[in-house]
Amino acid sequence: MRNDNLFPDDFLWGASTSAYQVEGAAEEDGKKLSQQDILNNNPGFADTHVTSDHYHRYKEDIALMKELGLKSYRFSIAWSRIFPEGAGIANDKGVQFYHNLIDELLKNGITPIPTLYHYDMPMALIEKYQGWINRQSVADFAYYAKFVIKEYGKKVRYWLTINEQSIIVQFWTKKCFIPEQYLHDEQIKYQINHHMNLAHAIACKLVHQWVPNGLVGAALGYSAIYPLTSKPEDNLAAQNANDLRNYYFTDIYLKGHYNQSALIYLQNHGLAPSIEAGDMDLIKEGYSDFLAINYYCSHAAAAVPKNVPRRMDGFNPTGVKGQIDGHEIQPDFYQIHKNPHLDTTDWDWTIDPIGLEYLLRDLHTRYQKPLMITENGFGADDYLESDKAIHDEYRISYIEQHLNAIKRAMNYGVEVLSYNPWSFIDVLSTSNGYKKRYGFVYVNRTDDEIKDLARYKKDSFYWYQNVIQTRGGSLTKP
Ligand code: BGP
Repeated sequence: MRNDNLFPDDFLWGASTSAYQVEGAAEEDGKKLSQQDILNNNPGFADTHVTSDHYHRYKEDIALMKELGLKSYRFSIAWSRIFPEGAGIANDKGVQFYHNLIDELLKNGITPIPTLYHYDMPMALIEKYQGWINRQSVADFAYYAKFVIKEYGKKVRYWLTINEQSIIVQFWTKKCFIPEQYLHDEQIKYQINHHMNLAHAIACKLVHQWVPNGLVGAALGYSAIYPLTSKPEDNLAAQNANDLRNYYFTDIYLKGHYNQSALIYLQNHGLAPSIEAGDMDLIKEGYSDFLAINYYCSHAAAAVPKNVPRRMDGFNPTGVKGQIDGHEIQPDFYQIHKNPHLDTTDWDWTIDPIGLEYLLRDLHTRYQKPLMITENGFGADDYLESDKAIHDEYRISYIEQHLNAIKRAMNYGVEVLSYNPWSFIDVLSTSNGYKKRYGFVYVNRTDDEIKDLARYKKDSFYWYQNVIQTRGGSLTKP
């Protein structure tokens, strides 16, 4: 066992954002709306039109990244900024924006890690054929991906394909614009996922074809899943949950086939995707070079009593601990429970650094591929003091514990390339607006008031800066 406390010299210390949550300018310079400009427009919260105004302030933001010491920045490219109609003629100003962003990053010694798709399908394609539900989406994604990969491929080595297919399946009606008539047809979400698997494979092939030394993988939302008790049936339920929630995705990306138990479960329940001839060959050809993980929390699973209806994962809309509105149930397979051994954030997300260590070890054993962390972070209603300080010691503690967990996994031989916590700067939350912040940099706005959007460094900014400078040497070990 290697006991070196320091992270490797070439470790990519980063941070993360996504286009529609940080850029603003939702309808500027030729960009047209994406489905998230509609879906993420929650009453009582900010909408996507301004968010953190990164579109106009990217230079100021990259100067802050440089000051923080970032070696990588994981962001996403907005499909509807490049192709406002989803396909057809590219929007020059949108194309130029990402050139400017990438050039500015490179100038400052920061490795760009773009994601091709972060929930934001162009509305034009929803209007045309209902988006990902329709197989035509795969061809249009391929057209977009080819353009983007060829356009920026000389400057960008690491590519992420699709953000969080697992979360898209789990919260399909929030992450995809689903027409009324399909809202109760749960097979659709597995069909959408199948189309995304094809899109992912095509993007992997394009990176291998067009990017010299290019490396590509998906960014998967991933929770470690434990058995709630040591009862054998709960252990089996945890295995079922891992198969359906985790390996159903990772087996596709890294082995080129659907996880068998999960697929049989879906077939038995009338939920399996329809798969056309040639699809599985394409999926095999589009192999991933690494797997990127978005990790926030773990789950506990137990056996499910008979005749309990299916339901999706719970959600806490208020930020008052304990107000989560239930947990996922898969009839005859498993149900998720609150883990009595773990504390949670105010939004009822468990805090479990060991879960990250556990899943890194598990994924390494199963697939032996390099791993990357593309999200991990602590959402909180941060407070701006009168002297403009933000004392976010809870975030420091969370990230410190997770970095220690990553290092322990690395000491057991797991290859982790990069750590990109969510988020570099405060962004619009997918569900809780600006009431739930994650950034190292505070943005002076609220949901109701845009204010001056000034940037203030939180305590976690200075703390992370020191961690990066010392290659992890300054981390307090448990
Ligand atoms: C992930 C998404 C991000 C981000 C994060 C935090 O699932 O990829 O886009 O928002 O979760 O979630 P939330 O904003 O709901 O707190």
